[in-house]
Amino acid sequence: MKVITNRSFYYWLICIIWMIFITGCNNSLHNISNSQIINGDFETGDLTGWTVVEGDAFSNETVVDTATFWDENIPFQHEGKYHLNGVITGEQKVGKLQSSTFRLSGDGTITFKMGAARDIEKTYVAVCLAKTNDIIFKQPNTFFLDPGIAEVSQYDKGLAYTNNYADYAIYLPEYIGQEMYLLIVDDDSDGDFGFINVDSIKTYYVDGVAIP
Ligand SMILES: [Ca+2]
Ligand SMILES: [Ca+2]
Repeated sequence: MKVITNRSFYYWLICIIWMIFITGCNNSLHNISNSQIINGDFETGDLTGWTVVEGDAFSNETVVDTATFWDENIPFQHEGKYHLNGVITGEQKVGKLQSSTFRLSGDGTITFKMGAARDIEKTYVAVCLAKTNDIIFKQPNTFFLDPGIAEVSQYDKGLAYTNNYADYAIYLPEYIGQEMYLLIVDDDSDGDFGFINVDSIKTYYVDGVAIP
């Protein structure tokens, strides 16, 4: 009788541990699927997963597979096939493009590529809290550097950043667990690189490694 009671005890103990394990796995899977924005690399070739919330600077036509710019064929240095090239609709156009909502997880790191966007007050990528729509972080293209001559060698040496992409990483560990979205902003209607290029947005990192 005593042996049966012990077996029963261990049977239920194993069941409880297994249920806790399964629940934990489900939670992990849920977090992973909600931690990356949809189409952050624009590889669908259009604005799938994105919403134009203001203006007419952004449309499906601004997602391009063009690899170089100007007659000098300077590489954009984008990732994959497609990227967001804000000049297509016209430099004078303004607008805001909102990503899908995600829950900041892992390290609290967000990375992306950005080009053009010369006016750091009017063109930038913003991080917003989903609950309040408050902007908690703004990243302008601080790498922008126009050497005044269109020579591929200047770009190859990292001495020029105009339409081509610079890499950005922002860290928001204090906001881990919160729902947020990104806003690509073009408030610049006066030209002179008054548009914004963006590609390869990654919003989920664990131990410094991007999780797909
Ligand atoms: Ca891409
Ligand atoms: Ca513009």
